Amino acid sequence: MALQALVFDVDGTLADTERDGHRPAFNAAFAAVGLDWHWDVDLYGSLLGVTGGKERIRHFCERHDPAFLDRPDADEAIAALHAAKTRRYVEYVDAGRIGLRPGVARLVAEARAAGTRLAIATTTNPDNVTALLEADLGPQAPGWFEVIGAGDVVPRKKPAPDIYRWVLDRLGLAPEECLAIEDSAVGLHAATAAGLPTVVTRSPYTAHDDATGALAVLADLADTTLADLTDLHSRAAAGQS
Ligand code: XBP
Ligand code: MG
Repeated sequence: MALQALVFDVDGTLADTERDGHRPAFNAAFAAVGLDWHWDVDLYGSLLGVTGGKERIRHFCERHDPAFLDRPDADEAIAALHAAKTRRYVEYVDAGRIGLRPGVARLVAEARAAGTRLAIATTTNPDNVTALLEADLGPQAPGWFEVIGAGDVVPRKKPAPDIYRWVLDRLGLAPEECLAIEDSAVGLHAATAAGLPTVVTRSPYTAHDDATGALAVLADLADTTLADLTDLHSRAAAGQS
């Protein structure tokens, strides 16, 4: 089946957002309500296996502050922390603190010029995706992505395949007609479990992730053209990769 759509992950793939974007936004939200939690670079790396900010906060509490979860309003407190974190993160993005990874803008432009459809499948909050696309690609950019699957639209986040299935359903495409671009083992698992051939572009936090099952593992997209991706996709479809 010919390649019809590129489906991009966001964090770690479109942009290197975690260490200097999400992490300080979480920490600022914690500090603003007087919590003494601080996620340093290493601790944050160990928390990234749990996708979704609310889920990550809960996971942290289970290990480091279980009493917080005994509060009768624990769910609401986590949701409020996450909302505050999202506001901070969007401020950072709007201020131009988070640029796209090499090759991403060019690849998006190539896909648009070629009529290859574009979509997003991410666990992050939709506000974060819109802010990133607008800040780094321009105010029209969210409209270039026909489907944006983000955050809580599915109950089970990556590594579950649900967000990719949600996106495929709305694109009206078979998984074999798409190519996923992911940076992490968790994302690779989600995409391949939904049947999408997947290219991995490693990011700092995912440099040592297991990439078994990826069509290709790249340092970044700087030297990768749409023609390269189309070639990888067609070789995989022909069972030659
Ligand atoms: C990465 C994630 C997200 C972000 C934080 O998503 O796991 O949870 O770390 O964003 P992906 P939120 O690689 O799928 O783009 O706090 O908005 O969840
Ligand atoms: Mg990612």
